Amino acid sequence: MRPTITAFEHSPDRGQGLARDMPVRWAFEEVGQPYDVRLMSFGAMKQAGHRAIQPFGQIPTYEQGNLALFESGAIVLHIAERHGGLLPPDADARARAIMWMFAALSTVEPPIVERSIALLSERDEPWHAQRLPLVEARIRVRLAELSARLGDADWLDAAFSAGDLLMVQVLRRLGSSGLLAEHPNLAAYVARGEARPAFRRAFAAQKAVFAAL
Ligand code: GTB
Repeated sequence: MRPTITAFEHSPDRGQGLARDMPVRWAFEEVGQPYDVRLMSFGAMKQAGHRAIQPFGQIPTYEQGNLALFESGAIVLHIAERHGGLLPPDADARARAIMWMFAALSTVEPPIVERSIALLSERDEPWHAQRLPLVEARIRVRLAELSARLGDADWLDAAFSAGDLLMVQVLRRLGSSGLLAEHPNLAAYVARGEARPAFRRAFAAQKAVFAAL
C-alpha cells in the first residue's frame, strides 16, 4: 500500500519547495517509494479529523496502514529506516547521520525560522529593524560553524544521508537572503543537494500543485 502524505492545497511559498512536505517528498524520491498526496486547505488542517493525526493542525502527515505520523523529521527518519539509501548500513555512521538530522532541525534551523517569522509577521512592529539584525547574527554564527565543519567535503559525513537531506532543506530557507552566499562551500553544498535527481523530482511534484491553481 502506498503511503499518503498531506501538503498545502495553496502553499504560501508559491511552489518554491519550502514547505515541510518537501523533505518528505524528497526522501520518498531518494528511496524510490511511490506516494500519494492529500492536499489540504488551511481550514481543513484545523479540523478535528486532521488534528487526530496532527495535533497542531499542520502539514505534513504520513499515513500507511495503521501507522499515522506527524513531524517532517520523524517522517523522513521513518522512511530512511524502512528503505535503503538514506542511512548508512554501518551502525556508527547511521548514528552520525541521525545526529545530523537533529542538528539540522534543532540547532541550525531555529534562528532561520525566527528570521522567516520576523519577515512575515513582525515587519510592522516598532522593534523589527532592531530585531532582524540580531536574528541574522545568530544565523551567521551557525552558518560559520557549519561551514567550518563541512570544509571542502561534499556531504556532512562521507556519503549523502538523511542528515544532508534535512540540512540542505533547512539552508534552502535562506533563499535570496545573501547569508548563504557568505559561505561558498555551503552554497555549493545546497546546490549539490538541489542537483540530485530525487530532489528535482520532489521539487517538480510540489511545484505542479502550485502550477495547477
Ligand atoms: N515541526 C513540524 C514539522 O516539521 O512537521 C512543523 C510543521 C509546520 O510548520 N507546518 C507548516 C504548517 O502546517 C507548513 S510548513 N503551517 C500551518 C499552520 O501552522 O497553521 C512551514 C512553512 C510554511 C510556509 C513556508 N513558506 O511559505 O516559505 C515555509 C515553511
